[in-house]
Amino acid sequence: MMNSRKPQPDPPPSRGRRRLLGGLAAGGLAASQATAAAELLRPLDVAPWSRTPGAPTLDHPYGVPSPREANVVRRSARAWPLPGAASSMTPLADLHGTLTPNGLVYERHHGGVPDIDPEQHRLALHGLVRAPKLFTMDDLLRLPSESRIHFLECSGNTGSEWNGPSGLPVQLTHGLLSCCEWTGVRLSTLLEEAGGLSNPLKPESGWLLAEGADAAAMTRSLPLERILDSALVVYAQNGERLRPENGYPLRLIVPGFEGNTNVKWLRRLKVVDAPLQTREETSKYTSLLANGSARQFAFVMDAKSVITRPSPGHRLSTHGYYPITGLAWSGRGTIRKVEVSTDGGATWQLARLQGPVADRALTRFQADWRWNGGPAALLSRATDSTGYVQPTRAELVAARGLNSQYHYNAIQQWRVGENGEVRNA
Ligand SMILES: Nc1nc2c(c(=O)[nH]1)N[C@H]1C(S)=C(S)[C@@H](COP(=O)(O)O)O[C@H]1N2
Ligand SMILES: [Mo]
Repeated sequence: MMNSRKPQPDPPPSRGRRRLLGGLAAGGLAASQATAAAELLRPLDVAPWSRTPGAPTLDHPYGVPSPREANVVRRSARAWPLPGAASSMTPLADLHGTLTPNGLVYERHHGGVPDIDPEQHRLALHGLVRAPKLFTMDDLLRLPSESRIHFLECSGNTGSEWNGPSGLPVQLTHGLLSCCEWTGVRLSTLLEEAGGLSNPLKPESGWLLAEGADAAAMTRSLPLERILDSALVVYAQNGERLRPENGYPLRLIVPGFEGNTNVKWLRRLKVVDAPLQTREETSKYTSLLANGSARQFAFVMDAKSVITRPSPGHRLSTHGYYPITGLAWSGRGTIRKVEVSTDGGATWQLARLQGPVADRALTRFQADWRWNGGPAALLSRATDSTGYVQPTRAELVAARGLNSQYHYNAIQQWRVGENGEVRNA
Protein backbone atom coordinates (compact mmCIF):
# COMPACT_ATOMS: atom_id res chain seq x y z
CA MET A 1 0.00 0.00 0.00
CA MET A 2 1.17 3.50 -0.73
CA ASN A 3 0.83 6.26 1.81
CA SER A 4 1.60 9.19 -0.45
CA ARG A 5 -0.78 12.17 -0.29
CA LYS A 6 0.65 13.83 -3.37
CA PRO A 7 -2.30 14.56 -5.69
CA GLN A 8 -0.28 13.88 -8.83
CA PRO A 9 -0.12 11.15 -11.39
CA ASP A 10 2.97 9.03 -11.19
CA PRO A 11 4.94 9.62 -14.38
CA PRO A 12 7.55 7.08 -15.35
CA PRO A 13 10.82 8.41 -13.86
CA SER A 14 12.48 9.12 -17.21
CA ARG A 15 9.52 11.18 -18.36
CA GLY A 16 9.35 13.27 -15.19
CA ARG A 17 13.05 13.93 -15.35
CA ARG A 18 12.90 14.97 -18.98
CA ARG A 19 10.08 17.37 -18.23
CA LEU A 20 12.07 19.19 -15.53
CA LEU A 21 15.27 19.28 -17.52
CA GLY A 22 13.43 20.33 -20.66
CA GLY A 23 12.08 23.32 -18.72
CA LEU A 24 15.56 24.31 -17.61
CA ALA A 25 17.30 23.64 -20.91
CA ALA A 26 19.08 26.50 -22.64
CA GLY A 27 18.92 25.04 -26.13
CA GLY A 28 16.43 22.23 -25.48
CA LEU A 29 14.44 20.78 -28.32
CA ALA A 30 11.35 22.83 -29.32
CA ALA A 31 9.11 19.75 -29.36
CA SER A 32 9.94 18.71 -25.80
CA GLN A 33 9.42 22.31 -24.60
CA ALA A 34 5.96 22.39 -26.17
CA THR A 35 5.09 19.07 -24.48
CA ALA A 36 6.42 20.37 -21.16
CA ALA A 37 4.29 23.52 -21.40
CA ALA A 38 1.15 21.50 -22.20
CA GLU A 39 1.77 19.19 -19.25
CA LEU A 40 2.24 22.10 -16.85
CA LEU A 41 -1.08 23.68 -17.88
CA ARG A 42 -3.04 20.42 -17.58
CA PRO A 43 -5.20 20.35 -14.39
CA LEU A 44 -3.83 17.98 -11.75
CA ASP A 45 -5.26 14.48 -11.97
CA VAL A 46 -6.58 12.85 -8.82
CA ALA A 47 -4.57 9.65 -8.62
CA PRO A 48 -5.99 6.36 -7.22
CA TRP A 49 -3.95 6.75 -3.99
CA SER A 50 -5.64 10.08 -3.30
CA ARG A 51 -9.18 8.67 -3.49
CA THR A 52 -9.24 6.34 -0.48
CA PRO A 53 -7.44 6.35 2.87
CA GLY A 54 -4.14 4.53 2.81
CA ALA A 55 -2.96 1.90 5.28
CA PRO A 56 -3.09 3.20 8.89
CA THR A 57 0.46 1.97 9.35
CA LEU A 58 2.59 -0.32 7.26
CA ASP A 59 3.26 -3.91 8.23
CA HIS A 60 6.76 -3.21 9.54
CA PRO A 61 7.31 -2.48 13.24
CA TYR A 62 10.78 -1.53 12.02
CA GLY A 63 10.40 0.61 8.90
CA VAL A 64 11.83 -0.30 5.52
CA PRO A 65 12.39 1.79 2.38
CA SER A 66 9.70 2.12 -0.28
CA PRO A 67 9.56 -1.02 -2.45
CA ARG A 68 10.05 1.40 -5.37
CA GLU A 69 13.61 1.96 -4.16
CA ALA A 70 14.43 -1.76 -4.22
CA ASN A 71 17.41 -1.17 -6.51
CA VAL A 72 19.20 0.92 -3.87
CA VAL A 73 21.13 -1.87 -2.15
CA ARG A 74 24.68 -2.84 -1.24
CA ARG A 75 26.50 -4.70 -3.98
CA SER A 76 29.72 -6.66 -4.28
CA ALA A 77 32.44 -6.11 -6.84
CA ARG A 78 33.88 -9.60 -6.57
CA ALA A 79 33.51 -13.09 -5.14
CA TRP A 80 35.84 -13.91 -2.24
CA PRO A 81 37.49 -17.35 -2.14
CA LEU A 82 37.69 -17.85 1.66
CA PRO A 83 34.85 -18.76 4.07
CA GLY A 84 33.37 -15.68 5.74
CA ALA A 85 35.52 -13.28 3.71
CA ALA A 86 33.28 -10.81 1.92
CA SER A 87 32.59 -7.19 1.20
CA SER A 88 29.57 -5.24 0.02
CA MET A 89 29.57 -1.65 -1.15
CA THR A 90 27.49 1.46 -0.48
CA PRO A 91 25.33 2.70 -3.42
CA LEU A 92 26.88 6.19 -3.43
CA ALA A 93 25.14 7.33 -6.65
CA ASP A 94 21.70 6.89 -5.07
CA LEU A 95 22.42 8.57 -1.74
CA HIS A 96 21.84 12.20 -0.74
CA GLY A 97 23.52 14.39 1.85
CA THR A 98 26.37 12.86 3.79
CA LEU A 99 25.02 10.27 6.25
CA THR A 100 24.80 6.64 5.20
CA PRO A 101 21.59 4.86 6.25
CA ASN A 102 22.48 1.92 8.49
CA GLY A 103 21.20 -0.71 6.07
CA LEU A 104 23.51 0.65 3.35
CA VAL A 105 26.77 1.05 5.31
CA TYR A 106 29.41 -0.92 3.44
CA GLU A 107 30.56 -4.21 4.93
CA ARG A 108 33.97 -5.84 5.01
CA HIS A 109 34.33 -9.10 6.91
CA HIS A 110 37.40 -11.29 7.17
CA GLY A 111 35.65 -14.12 9.02
CA GLY A 112 31.95 -13.50 8.57
CA VAL A 113 29.49 -11.80 10.94
CA PRO A 114 29.49 -13.35 14.44
CA ASP A 115 26.21 -13.65 16.37
CA ILE A 116 27.24 -12.11 19.71
CA ASP A 117 25.11 -12.16 22.88
CA PRO A 118 25.55 -8.69 24.39
CA GLU A 119 24.90 -10.10 27.89
CA GLN A 120 27.93 -12.34 27.57
CA HIS A 121 30.15 -9.94 25.64
CA ARG A 122 33.06 -8.39 27.55
CA LEU A 123 35.69 -5.79 26.73
CA ALA A 124 39.06 -6.37 28.43
CA LEU A 125 41.37 -3.38 28.93
CA HIS A 126 44.77 -4.55 30.17
CA GLY A 127 48.52 -4.42 29.56
CA LEU A 128 50.40 -1.34 30.72
CA VAL A 129 47.54 0.17 32.76
CA ARG A 130 47.41 0.54 36.54
CA ALA A 131 44.12 -1.31 37.09
CA PRO A 132 43.13 -3.76 34.31
CA LYS A 133 39.38 -3.86 33.71
CA LEU A 134 36.73 -6.13 32.26
CA PHE A 135 33.70 -4.14 31.05
CA THR A 136 30.20 -5.50 30.45
CA MET A 137 27.99 -3.69 27.94
CA ASP A 138 26.03 -2.27 30.89
CA ASP A 139 29.26 -0.90 32.38
CA LEU A 140 30.03 0.87 29.10
CA LEU A 141 26.53 2.31 28.78
CA ARG A 142 26.89 3.83 32.26
CA LEU A 143 29.98 5.84 31.25
CA PRO A 144 29.73 9.35 29.76
CA SER A 145 29.11 9.06 26.02
CA GLU A 146 29.96 11.13 22.97
CA SER A 147 28.41 11.22 19.47
CA ARG A 148 30.47 12.22 16.45
CA ILE A 149 30.05 12.07 12.68
CA HIS A 150 32.95 10.40 10.89
CA PHE A 151 33.54 8.65 7.58
CA LEU A 152 34.78 5.08 7.43
CA GLU A 153 36.77 4.03 4.37
CA CYS A 154 38.48 0.72 3.62
CA SER A 155 42.07 1.31 2.53
CA GLY A 156 41.31 -1.07 -0.36
CA ASN A 157 38.64 1.35 -1.64
CA THR A 158 39.12 2.36 -5.31
CA GLY A 159 41.96 -0.16 -5.69
CA SER A 160 40.22 -1.08 -8.96
CA GLU A 161 41.65 2.09 -10.59
CA TRP A 162 45.40 1.57 -9.95
CA ASN A 163 45.86 0.26 -13.49
CA GLY A 164 43.63 2.83 -15.15
CA PRO A 165 39.88 3.18 -15.62
CA SER A 166 38.14 -0.08 -14.64
CA GLY A 167 34.82 0.60 -16.34
CA LEU A 168 33.01 0.08 -13.01
CA PRO A 169 30.28 2.35 -11.60
CA VAL A 170 30.95 4.56 -8.54
CA GLN A 171 29.34 2.05 -6.15
CA LEU A 172 31.96 -0.51 -7.12
CA THR A 173 34.93 1.88 -7.40
CA HIS A 174 34.32 4.06 -4.29
CA GLY A 175 31.61 2.24 -2.30
CA LEU A 176 33.85 0.92 0.51
CA LEU A 177 32.99 4.28 2.06
CA SER A 178 30.27 5.31 4.53
CA CYS A 179 29.62 8.06 7.08
CA CYS A 180 27.70 7.67 10.35
CA GLU A 181 27.06 9.44 13.61
CA TRP A 182 28.85 7.10 16.04
CA THR A 183 28.03 7.03 19.76
CA GLY A 184 30.19 5.52 22.46
CA VAL A 185 32.84 6.14 25.08
CA ARG A 186 36.10 7.95 24.52
CA LEU A 187 39.19 5.77 24.66
CA SER A 188 40.67 8.27 27.14
CA THR A 189 37.67 7.76 29.46
CA LEU A 190 38.22 3.98 29.41
CA LEU A 191 41.91 4.45 30.19
CA GLU A 192 40.96 6.63 33.18
CA GLU A 193 38.64 3.84 34.34
CA ALA A 194 41.67 1.55 34.24
CA GLY A 195 43.69 3.92 36.41
CA GLY A 196 45.66 5.44 33.53
CA LEU A 197 48.89 4.25 31.96
CA SER A 198 51.20 2.35 34.26
CA ASN A 199 54.34 4.17 35.30
CA PRO A 200 56.59 4.89 33.49
CA LEU A 201 54.77 4.41 30.17
CA LYS A 202 54.24 7.69 28.31
CA PRO A 203 51.47 8.05 25.70
CA GLU A 204 54.08 8.82 23.01
CA SER A 205 55.76 5.45 23.46
CA GLY A 206 52.51 3.55 23.98
CA TRP A 207 50.67 1.39 21.46
CA LEU A 208 47.23 -0.10 21.71
CA LEU A 209 46.39 -3.60 20.51
CA ALA A 210 42.74 -3.92 19.48
CA GLU A 211 41.24 -7.39 18.97
CA GLY A 212 37.89 -8.50 17.55
CA ALA A 213 35.74 -11.39 18.78
CA ASP A 214 35.01 -12.70 15.27
CA ALA A 215 36.45 -15.91 13.80
CA ALA A 216 39.10 -13.75 12.06
CA ALA A 217 40.18 -12.32 15.45
CA MET A 218 41.09 -9.11 13.62
CA THR A 219 44.04 -7.59 15.49
CA ARG A 220 45.77 -4.24 14.95
CA SER A 221 48.37 -2.13 16.82
CA LEU A 222 47.65 1.60 17.03
CA PRO A 223 49.88 4.51 18.14
CA LEU A 224 48.33 5.62 21.43
CA GLU A 225 49.20 9.31 21.44
CA ARG A 226 47.79 9.88 17.96
CA ILE A 227 44.40 8.34 18.73
CA LEU A 228 43.96 9.17 22.42
CA ASP A 229 41.82 12.28 21.88
CA SER A 230 39.77 11.01 18.95
CA ALA A 231 39.18 7.25 19.26
CA LEU A 232 35.77 6.07 20.46
CA VAL A 233 34.61 2.65 21.57
CA VAL A 234 31.10 2.75 20.08
CA TYR A 235 27.88 0.83 20.59
CA ALA A 236 25.60 2.91 18.33
CA GLN A 237 25.49 4.25 14.78
CA ASN A 238 23.01 6.82 13.47
CA GLY A 239 21.01 6.71 16.68
CA GLU A 240 20.49 2.97 17.12
CA ARG A 241 22.67 0.14 18.38
CA LEU A 242 25.31 -1.07 15.92
CA ARG A 243 24.15 -3.40 13.17
CA PRO A 244 25.56 -6.95 13.49
CA GLU A 245 27.56 -6.49 10.27
CA ASN A 246 29.12 -3.25 11.57
CA GLY A 247 30.35 -4.69 14.87
CA TYR A 248 27.43 -5.35 17.25
CA PRO A 249 27.62 -4.92 20.17
CA LEU A 250 30.90 -2.93 20.26
CA ARG A 251 33.52 -1.58 17.87
CA LEU A 252 36.45 0.79 17.76
CA ILE A 253 36.20 4.00 15.71
CA VAL A 254 39.53 5.67 14.93
CA PRO A 255 38.56 8.83 12.98
CA GLY A 256 40.46 9.26 9.72
CA PHE A 257 42.36 5.98 10.02
CA GLU A 258 42.01 3.19 7.44
CA GLY A 259 38.85 1.10 7.88
CA ASN A 260 40.75 -2.00 8.97
CA THR A 261 41.92 -0.39 12.24
CA ASN A 262 38.28 0.23 13.23
CA VAL A 263 38.07 -3.20 14.85
CA LYS A 264 34.54 -4.59 14.99
CA TRP A 265 33.12 -6.92 17.65
CA LEU A 266 35.78 -5.41 19.93
CA ARG A 267 36.71 -7.66 22.86
CA ARG A 268 40.17 -6.57 23.92
CA LEU A 269 42.34 -3.47 24.19
CA LYS A 270 45.88 -4.05 25.42
CA VAL A 271 48.32 -1.21 26.09
CA VAL A 272 51.80 -2.22 24.94
CA ASP A 273 55.11 -0.42 24.34
CA ALA A 274 55.64 -1.46 20.71
CA PRO A 275 53.47 -2.61 17.79
CA LEU A 276 52.81 -6.35 17.84
CA GLN A 277 53.42 -6.86 14.08
CA THR A 278 50.19 -8.79 13.55
CA ARG A 279 49.25 -10.35 10.22
CA GLU A 280 47.05 -7.33 9.36
CA GLU A 281 49.99 -4.91 9.70
CA THR A 282 52.69 -6.99 8.00
CA SER A 283 51.54 -9.29 5.19
CA LYS A 284 48.28 -7.30 4.80
CA TYR A 285 47.56 -3.54 4.94
CA THR A 286 51.13 -2.61 3.99
CA SER A 287 52.05 -1.29 0.54
CA LEU A 288 54.98 -2.56 -1.47
CA LEU A 289 56.72 0.43 -3.08
CA ALA A 290 58.56 0.47 -6.42
CA ASN A 291 61.96 0.34 -4.64
CA GLY A 292 61.01 -2.94 -2.93
CA SER A 293 60.49 -1.51 0.56
CA ALA A 294 57.08 -1.60 2.20
CA ARG A 295 55.03 1.29 3.55
CA GLN A 296 53.83 0.16 6.99
CA PHE A 297 51.40 1.84 9.42
CA ALA A 298 50.07 4.22 6.74
CA PHE A 299 47.06 4.75 8.93
CA VAL A 300 45.57 8.01 7.68
CA MET A 301 43.23 8.14 4.69
CA ASP A 302 44.42 11.06 2.53
CA ALA A 303 42.06 13.63 1.02
CA LYS A 304 39.86 12.28 -1.75
CA SER A 305 36.69 13.15 -3.63
CA VAL A 306 34.41 11.63 -6.24
CA ILE A 307 31.47 12.78 -8.34
CA THR A 308 28.45 10.63 -7.53
CA ARG A 309 25.99 12.25 -9.98
CA PRO A 310 26.28 12.15 -12.91
CA SER A 311 28.35 8.96 -12.75
CA PRO A 312 28.74 5.75 -14.79
CA GLY A 313 25.42 4.12 -15.59
CA HIS A 314 23.64 7.48 -15.78
CA ARG A 315 22.57 8.86 -19.14
CA LEU A 316 22.02 12.58 -19.70
CA SER A 317 18.66 12.78 -21.43
CA THR A 318 18.67 16.35 -22.74
CA HIS A 319 21.08 19.23 -23.32
CA GLY A 320 21.18 21.94 -20.65
CA TYR A 321 21.60 22.33 -16.92
CA TYR A 322 22.91 19.57 -14.66
CA PRO A 323 24.13 19.87 -11.09
CA ILE A 324 27.39 17.98 -10.58
CA THR A 325 27.44 16.58 -7.06
CA GLY A 326 29.66 14.29 -5.05
CA LEU A 327 31.52 13.64 -1.83
CA ALA A 328 34.88 14.78 -0.44
CA TRP A 329 36.67 13.71 2.72
CA SER A 330 40.06 13.71 4.44
CA GLY A 331 41.46 11.68 7.30
CA ARG A 332 43.61 14.67 8.27
CA GLY A 333 40.86 17.20 9.05
CA THR A 334 38.18 19.08 7.17
CA ILE A 335 37.67 19.73 3.45
CA ARG A 336 38.79 23.26 2.53
CA LYS A 337 37.69 23.25 -1.11
CA VAL A 338 36.59 21.05 -3.99
CA GLU A 339 37.16 22.01 -7.62
CA VAL A 340 35.27 20.49 -10.52
CA SER A 341 36.33 20.23 -14.17
CA THR A 342 34.12 19.26 -17.11
CA ASP A 343 36.91 19.34 -19.73
CA GLY A 344 39.30 16.72 -18.40
CA GLY A 345 41.20 19.12 -16.14
CA ALA A 346 41.92 21.97 -18.60
CA THR A 347 39.78 24.38 -16.54
CA TRP A 348 38.38 24.15 -13.01
CA GLN A 349 35.54 25.80 -11.09
CA LEU A 350 35.03 26.01 -7.36
CA ALA A 351 32.22 23.77 -6.08
CA ARG A 352 29.85 24.80 -3.27
CA LEU A 353 30.33 22.85 -0.03
CA GLN A 354 27.28 21.87 2.02
CA GLY A 355 27.90 22.93 5.60
CA PRO A 356 28.57 22.36 8.36
CA VAL A 357 31.83 20.89 7.08
CA ALA A 358 32.78 18.39 9.78
CA ASP A 359 36.17 17.04 10.80
CA ARG A 360 37.00 13.67 9.19
CA ALA A 361 33.47 13.35 7.82
CA LEU A 362 32.00 13.20 4.32
CA THR A 363 31.36 16.64 2.79
CA ARG A 364 28.81 17.09 -0.01
CA PHE A 365 29.83 19.36 -2.91
CA GLN A 366 27.85 20.71 -5.83
CA ALA A 367 28.72 22.66 -9.00
CA ASP A 368 26.62 23.98 -11.88
CA TRP A 369 27.09 22.70 -15.42
CA ARG A 370 25.45 23.13 -18.78
CA TRP A 371 25.91 20.17 -21.07
CA ASN A 372 26.01 21.35 -24.68
CA GLY A 373 25.89 17.83 -26.12
CA GLY A 374 29.59 17.45 -26.81
CA PRO A 375 31.91 14.92 -25.18
CA ALA A 376 32.91 15.94 -21.66
CA ALA A 377 35.21 14.62 -18.93
CA LEU A 378 34.06 15.25 -15.35
CA LEU A 379 36.64 15.46 -12.55
CA SER A 380 36.67 16.57 -8.91
CA ARG A 381 39.71 17.57 -6.86
CA ALA A 382 39.68 18.00 -3.07
CA THR A 383 41.97 20.15 -0.91
CA ASP A 384 41.93 19.57 2.85
CA SER A 385 42.56 21.81 5.85
CA THR A 386 46.28 20.92 5.85
CA GLY A 387 46.62 22.23 2.26
CA TYR A 388 47.05 18.71 0.83
CA VAL A 389 45.66 18.49 -2.72
CA GLN A 390 44.18 15.24 -4.10
CA PRO A 391 46.72 13.92 -6.64
CA THR A 392 46.25 12.87 -10.24
CA ARG A 393 46.67 9.17 -10.96
CA ALA A 394 50.05 9.89 -12.60
CA GLU A 395 51.28 11.73 -9.48
CA LEU A 396 50.08 8.92 -7.20
CA VAL A 397 51.72 6.22 -9.32
CA ALA A 398 54.97 8.24 -9.46
CA ALA A 399 55.00 8.36 -5.64
CA ARG A 400 53.83 4.83 -4.83
CA GLY A 401 54.45 2.68 -7.90
CA LEU A 402 52.05 0.01 -9.08
CA ASN A 403 52.62 -2.82 -6.58
CA SER A 404 50.36 -1.15 -4.09
CA GLN A 405 46.80 -2.30 -3.44
CA TYR A 406 45.85 0.17 -0.72
CA HIS A 407 45.28 3.92 -0.25
CA TYR A 408 44.31 4.83 -3.83
CA ASN A 409 43.02 8.42 -3.62
CA ALA A 410 43.62 9.88 -7.09
CA ILE A 411 41.30 12.24 -8.97
CA GLN A 412 38.57 10.20 -10.68
CA GLN A 413 37.36 10.96 -14.19
CA TRP A 414 33.96 10.13 -15.68
CA ARG A 415 33.53 10.54 -19.45
CA VAL A 416 30.30 11.81 -21.01
CA GLY A 417 29.71 10.72 -24.61
CA GLU A 418 27.77 12.61 -27.27
CA ASN A 419 24.86 10.23 -26.61
CA GLY A 420 24.81 11.40 -22.96
CA GLU A 421 26.11 8.11 -21.62
CA VAL A 422 28.44 8.44 -18.60
CA ARG A 423 31.29 5.94 -18.45
CA ASN A 424 34.37 5.14 -16.34
CA ALA A 425 36.76 5.16 -19.28
N1 LIG B 1 36.84 -7.85 13.97
C1 LIG B 1 36.90 -7.35 12.74
N2 LIG B 1 37.03 -6.01 12.58
C2 LIG B 1 37.07 -5.47 11.35
C3 LIG B 1 37.04 -6.29 10.20
C4 LIG B 1 36.90 -7.70 10.38
O1 LIG B 1 36.83 -8.48 9.43
N3 LIG B 1 36.84 -8.18 11.66
N4 LIG B 1 37.16 -5.69 8.95
C5 LIG B 1 37.88 -4.43 8.93
C6 LIG B 1 37.88 -3.77 7.65
S1 LIG B 1 39.04 -4.32 6.51
C7 LIG B 1 37.13 -2.65 7.41
S2 LIG B 1 37.30 -1.78 5.98
C8 LIG B 1 36.10 -2.21 8.38
C9 LIG B 1 34.73 -2.31 7.75
O2 LIG B 1 33.73 -1.89 8.62
P1 LIG B 1 32.21 -2.06 8.19
O3 LIG B 1 32.00 -3.48 7.76
O4 LIG B 1 31.40 -1.67 9.39
O5 LIG B 1 31.99 -1.10 7.05
O6 LIG B 1 36.09 -2.98 9.56
C10 LIG B 1 37.34 -3.46 9.99
N5 LIG B 1 37.18 -4.12 11.25
MO1 LIG C 1 39.14 -2.78 4.84
